[in-house]
Amino acid sequence: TELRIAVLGVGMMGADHVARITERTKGAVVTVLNDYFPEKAEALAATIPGSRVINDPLDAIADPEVDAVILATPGPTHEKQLLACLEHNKPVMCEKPLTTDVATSLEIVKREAELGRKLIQVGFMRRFDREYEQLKGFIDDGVFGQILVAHCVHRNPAVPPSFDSSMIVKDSLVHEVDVTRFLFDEEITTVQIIKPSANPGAPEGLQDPQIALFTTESGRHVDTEVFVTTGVAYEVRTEVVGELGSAFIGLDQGLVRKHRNPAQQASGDGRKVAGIWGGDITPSFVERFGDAYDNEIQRWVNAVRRGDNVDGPGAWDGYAAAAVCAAGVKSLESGKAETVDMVSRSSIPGA
Ligand code: ISE
Repeated sequence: TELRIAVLGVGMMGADHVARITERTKGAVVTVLNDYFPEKAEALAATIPGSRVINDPLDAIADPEVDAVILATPGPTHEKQLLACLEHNKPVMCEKPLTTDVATSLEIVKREAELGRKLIQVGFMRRFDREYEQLKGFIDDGVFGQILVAHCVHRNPAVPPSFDSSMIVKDSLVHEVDVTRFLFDEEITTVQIIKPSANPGAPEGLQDPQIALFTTESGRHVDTEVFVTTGVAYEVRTEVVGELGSAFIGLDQGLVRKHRNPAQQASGDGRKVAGIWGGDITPSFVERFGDAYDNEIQRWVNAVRRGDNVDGPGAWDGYAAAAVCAAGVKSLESGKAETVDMVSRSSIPGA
């Protein structure tokens, strides 16, 4: 039978997941929709046959016609909603962050571990991107030998006005935190944020761009330029460098076109004007990681239907990311390398 899903939060990500499940995901249907603004949920439900709106998120989780939950609600509401999923034994795909601070994230890890059964997956979608998957495969196969450093670029054309400097760490850089942990299978031990001159086009007071430096348990270094007000488009690149070679993902090498420069017409002499060569850059994460999200949700649905519930990053990964980001936020203030303060995984049986 088809997996009946409640989607909580129908903003950009939630609505995208509803469309994905309805149009592309096999073996799942959206039965319940919820949003802080009921009219938003109602408007969407009107377009999804078989779905209905439940206004209280906790009631939506508990509903008997809901087998599994997607949380695309704002971060501060996650803790309560995750606890409700654990209480009702409902598998949940939680968009990042797991919760908004380290202590509550650890609490969630412990509560799930006590159940003795994994229910929580965290939406770090880059792990489902084909290029990142391939990169991980080559690294694990030893093609580049021992990996020494990685260089990342994470650019957004713009962010909502509510974004402050610490959100650049907790909301954006968090993906490089997860990518580092995913690619190298080890924890990040220190974080330093370096602050270049701010983009004159960025809102007053926003420290953008930022350069982040991670060191890992084994001594690898990962640097990231995170720049969220470029005004250009959505760019995510990662390069890893090892003893035997290097690899690069995120070159945006889709269709490349060559065509006449409009100025050519005007000049009257085509020989003196350069032609145009190039392609498009995805406007946002929805397009850039569209295939990754499809893959992520399909694999999650399959896992839940098999009874495995999770196929990808879990609560521990959400907690580890929160701990690294907390060190990052501290470094944003101090300017120094800050140590990541986290418990060892083995101290929580079942985590
Ligand atoms: C957003 O929340 C995301 O998760 C995107 O992947 C990231 O690029 C963006 O900076 C965040 O705000």
